[in-house]
Amino acid sequence: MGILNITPDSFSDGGQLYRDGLPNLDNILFLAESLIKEGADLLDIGGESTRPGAGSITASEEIERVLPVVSALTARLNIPLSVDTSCPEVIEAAAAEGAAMINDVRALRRPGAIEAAAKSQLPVVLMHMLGEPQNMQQAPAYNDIVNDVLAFLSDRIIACELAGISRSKLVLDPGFGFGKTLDHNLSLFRALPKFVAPGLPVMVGLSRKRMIGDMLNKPVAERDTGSVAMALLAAQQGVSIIRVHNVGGTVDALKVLTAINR
Ligand code: 8Y4
Repeated sequence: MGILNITPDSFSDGGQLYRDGLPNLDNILFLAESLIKEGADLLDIGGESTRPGAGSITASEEIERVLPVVSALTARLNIPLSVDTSCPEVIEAAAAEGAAMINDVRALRRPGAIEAAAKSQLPVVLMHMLGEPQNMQQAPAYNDIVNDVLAFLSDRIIACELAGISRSKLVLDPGFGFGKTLDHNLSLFRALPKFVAPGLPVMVGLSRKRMIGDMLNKPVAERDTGSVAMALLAAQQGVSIIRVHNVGGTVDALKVLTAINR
């Protein structure tokens, strides 16, 4: 999964995809095409910044950012689009524009989100986050990180089934970096087989995150090799979807793994 960040404050793309407070569709289309050429199977489009400390935006701001992009890309590209949102209005509008998947860092806990997702009939990524982006990195604490995250996800699976979303539509994500210390993240990474075992597809996002910066003592611009290493290790443990900035490098690493496993 290639990342297409359309937040105006995204530090990964330096604001290149934004002009005068609105997404620049030509630049976004160009970047999306380059991610496809590099081998992306899926693109994740997000309009709400979930960086630690980031504030939230209104539904109409998010719709204004995301919908024109979903609409332009579905019209011009042949790749499934995942929309990174927690907002029921965005879920509904994205489904109507042809989005292929909902990626929710709040696992459909916002009021109305689970009903909107059920109505859309789209597959959904359920991600674990402790707290909210504003406060999630303020001394996150768990009883038992692995069991707590597994229990949260199984509760969300049950809530989805009760709301009419079949298990076959669900993807699980432990939510690396979302209310977690480096130790928490490493414990979760080592436990990836436990997340894979129940049989639902597992997704991870590790690309350029602080846990890699902490391990390498490197700034965000120098984390791609570490990100590829973690992507490869995640794939080897059975993870199905890997959300990355550096699609080309990750695809090369995964091709090597595929050849070895053949
Ligand atoms: C540098 C680069 C520093 C990126 C921080 C970040 C995930 C996700 C994000 C994830 C799923 C991010 C939307 C955070 N991470 N969705 N979204 N799983 N499902 N931070 O891990 O990339 S955004």
